[in-house]
Amino acid sequence: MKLVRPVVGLAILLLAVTRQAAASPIIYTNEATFIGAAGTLGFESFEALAATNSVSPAFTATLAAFTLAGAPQAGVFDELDYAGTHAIDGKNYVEVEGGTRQFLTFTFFAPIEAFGLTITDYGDTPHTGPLTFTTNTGVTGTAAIDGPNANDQFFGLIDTTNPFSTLTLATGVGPFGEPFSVDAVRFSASAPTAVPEPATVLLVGSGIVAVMRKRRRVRG
Ligand SMILES: [Ca+2]
Ligand SMILES: [Ca+2]
Repeated sequence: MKLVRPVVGLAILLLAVTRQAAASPIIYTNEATFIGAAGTLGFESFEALAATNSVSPAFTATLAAFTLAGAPQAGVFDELDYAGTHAIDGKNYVEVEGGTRQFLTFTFFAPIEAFGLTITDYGDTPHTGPLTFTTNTGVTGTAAIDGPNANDQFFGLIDTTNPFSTLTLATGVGPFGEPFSVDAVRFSASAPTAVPEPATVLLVGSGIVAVMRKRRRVRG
């Protein structure tokens, strides 16, 4: 009987952990709220890249925590205002344009739980649809909506249940595309392995039930 109460307490605790994890993923549009919820974050502002103020059809950049690929054309700019796009932190930012639809893919070297950045100048050119995001874990949604020239929109995603390693931004379709830029990228590492995954919780829970049944049989 002495062991039953701690075991039940542990089961309730594990249930609470599972419930909390089930709340993911969460999308943020306020940077301060995102930072408050995400905990310790890394930061990338593209300041170490050489700014060319021109776009390339095969743009890729390797940063400290991720690689970045823009299509159909992208480049690093440091102009104060390039037709509405501009830096959020420091001087440099990444501009994406060209074709009728634009893509920007972040590939992290290790899975992350939190990702955030500021998107600039989205939705001021005729096109169809919001800027969407898709992760390699299958999470998808809206990253930015149409806004006036030079507008800034924060997009953040926290998914503690399924850490992700790639995230792609994709514009809607337009006759001339919709150039936009990004800067001030924030990201977290994945959770410590000590936090149980839902599958592990289930296994541990089954073990507890088995122990309790065995104890009942012994008592009976
Ligand atoms: Ca910057
Ligand atoms: Ca634009």
